[in-house]
Amino acid sequence: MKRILTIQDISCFGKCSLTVALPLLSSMGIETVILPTAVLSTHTLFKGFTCKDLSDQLTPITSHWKQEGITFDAIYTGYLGTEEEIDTVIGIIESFRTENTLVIVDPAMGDNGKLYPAFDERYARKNAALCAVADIADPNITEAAFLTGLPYRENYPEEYIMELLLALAALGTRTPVLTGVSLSEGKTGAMGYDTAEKTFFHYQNNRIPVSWHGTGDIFSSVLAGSFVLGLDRKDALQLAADYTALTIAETLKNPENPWYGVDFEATIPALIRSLEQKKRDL
Ligand code: PXL
Repeated sequence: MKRILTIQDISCFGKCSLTVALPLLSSMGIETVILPTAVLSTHTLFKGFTCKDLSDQLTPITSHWKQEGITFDAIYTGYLGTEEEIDTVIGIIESFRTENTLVIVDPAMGDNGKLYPAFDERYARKNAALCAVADIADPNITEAAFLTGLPYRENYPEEYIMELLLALAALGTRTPVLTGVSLSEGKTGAMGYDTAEKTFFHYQNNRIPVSWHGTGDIFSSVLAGSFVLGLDRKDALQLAADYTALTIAETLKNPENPWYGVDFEATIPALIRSLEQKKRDL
């Protein structure tokens, strides 16, 4: 069985970061080891959230793993807390990485042209150093703009997306993947760039005109799991994008309308079925 380490916060209530990554990766049949960077009462879009930083635990925990000889097929990072924490996480990646380890970075820090409340531009620049060591980094357009210093645009031609991808590649990311990319009216999806082959690739599905918190974490978790399981990049993008779209559609049916996160729990059986189909086609 493949084993992945995922490093991100636990927002106890709110369906994001570890409370999404752990169930999704486990249900994809991947042994999932967690390294919680902080414990929050809710995610930071709630007012008055509490936060206990766990940065001082990261080195003791990972040192113990080293002593035990624990290794990982992949390391996947999500929302992190501070610039110092990013430095610690880069150190952990360097210490556990072998030539076969896949490093996936979701530089979760903003959306809709703005950084999340907890972050500033210095933090964004530090996140660029983390993306530099990634095999795959999957920012949205807002995050990519902050990472690269290019302007954020809501309406754009395909060339703008390519420019962002090339700028992400210039940071050092081997395969940058931009999420929330609309290449034609009524469509949305992701576009990536393979620096080894110097080729762009993309996947688009029908756009559901709503924006829901936590969807980035869902996309990244399924993308990370797909790559770890050895799906090719076309299948990985398709599985992650279709699962995210299906989950948004499912959430729209919920009369309780959970604004804080999507109903991914309801669509896990469909994810497993699609994954099994893709594995059969391998
Ligand atoms: O979904 C990203 C995320 C993860 N963790 C925390 C957050 C957010 C987004 O706001 O606040 C704590």
